Amino acid sequence: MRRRHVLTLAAAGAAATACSPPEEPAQPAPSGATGTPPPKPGAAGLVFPAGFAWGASTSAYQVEGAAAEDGRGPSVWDTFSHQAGHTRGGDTGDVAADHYHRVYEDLDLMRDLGLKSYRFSISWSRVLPQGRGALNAKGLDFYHRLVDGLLARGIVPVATLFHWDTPQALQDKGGWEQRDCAQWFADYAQQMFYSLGDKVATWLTLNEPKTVVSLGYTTGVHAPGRKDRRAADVAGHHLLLAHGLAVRALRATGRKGAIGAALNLSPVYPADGSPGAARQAAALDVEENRRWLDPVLLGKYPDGWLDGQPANAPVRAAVRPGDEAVIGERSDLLAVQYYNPAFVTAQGGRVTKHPTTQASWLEVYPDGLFDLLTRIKRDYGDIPLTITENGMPSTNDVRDDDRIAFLREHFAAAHRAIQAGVRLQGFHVWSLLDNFEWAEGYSQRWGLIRVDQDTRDRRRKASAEWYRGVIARNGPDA
Ligand code: GCO
Repeated sequence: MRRRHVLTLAAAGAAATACSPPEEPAQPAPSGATGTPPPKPGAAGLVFPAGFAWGASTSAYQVEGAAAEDGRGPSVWDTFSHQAGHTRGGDTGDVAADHYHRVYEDLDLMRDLGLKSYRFSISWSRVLPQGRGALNAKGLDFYHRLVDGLLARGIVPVATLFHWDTPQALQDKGGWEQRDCAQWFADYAQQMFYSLGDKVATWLTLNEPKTVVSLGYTTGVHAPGRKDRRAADVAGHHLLLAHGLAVRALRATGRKGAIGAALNLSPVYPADGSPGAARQAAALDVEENRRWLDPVLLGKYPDGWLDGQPANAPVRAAVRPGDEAVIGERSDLLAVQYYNPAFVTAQGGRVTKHPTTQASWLEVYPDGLFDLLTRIKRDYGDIPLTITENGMPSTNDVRDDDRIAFLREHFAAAHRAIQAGVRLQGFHVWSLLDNFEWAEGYSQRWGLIRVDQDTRDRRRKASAEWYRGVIARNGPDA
């Protein structure tokens, strides 16, 4: 099963009984990862700017588990993963990495890695079981424990508000196909700004709306499992509208936090030197990148994108006067997620030119990250950037030298981009922990830290040990 397709091609084609952990005792002042002094910065390698935010990422449904505990309501992913045939082996996120119960253990692992930043997501239906209305205090407490634990360890929390887990109660009212969903999201976002905004300084609105549109609504391999391209485009617009309304909601609170979207972007290249391939690449670039970047950063869909839709396409009516200005409400940062490039032929087909990984869609091309970051600066200006996802699955268990090589190359590409003037402020590896990889279930291991699938015991992989050194030196070895 291919989890992630380039959009155009895709279109063609039990309640646990454990209690919440108690409050954590006071932490000692954050210290070096190992107790041994870190090597001199840049001893024999690349040096990143002082204060560079070395981090790791996770998302709620993929790691938390405790799916029916402490009043959490179901999300579309609970529903979807429990339906036959949707995930490999029928896997679900019921227990996932059991992060909900092991949060302090995981916080200590983060501290031992020396992480400067941790990007996680809030489960909307854990804090608002019905998606709207009164907050579920027990659910919210979990995020207080997490955020307090991060701050006590000197790790900056970066909170994502939506990582694909739409509350089922809102899905039952039409979910993202319904314009109201954008406002429901903004209301939830504002509740989080008021609840956690004195501790969380960086907020990400949406994670990868493009993937929701392509896999959740076009091919149906992700929740909510819709296969309707027209509905997908409408949902895509409402997601972007939700982003803009949430940015406004933060401003309305008067809180200082920085906010932006997390977009997965793919540099698109013609597969050969033909004019046809160049034309196809420009067209695919609109779908892959500009359709998301332009409204968020320029307040306008790309020229011709909306007009180019069929006359009776519902998305034409969905985009109302003023929406683009809302979507383009000034962001403070852009979170970039980079996995793969796209090489496209004159016929519009896609070819693979570089090695792939266990995830067959992940074509390994670190130069693509350099091209992407410098292009954002060139076309969209100097907005601060942080990478919130990059990584690979490895079948090598804890001896994951392939992941080390992958990350080293991508860190080097990021470093080159910084030297070329890109305002890149952080790099969060996907992922901190082995976790629930959506339709692939637990068959792919993306973590720096191994999670035993039976006991959920944690064990640092070679990549984690290596990353600890990278962070201590503020850059990878050469
Ligand atoms: C995504 C998601 C993550 C994935 C990761 C690996 O980018 O699809 O944000 O949840 O698990 O990308 O596929």
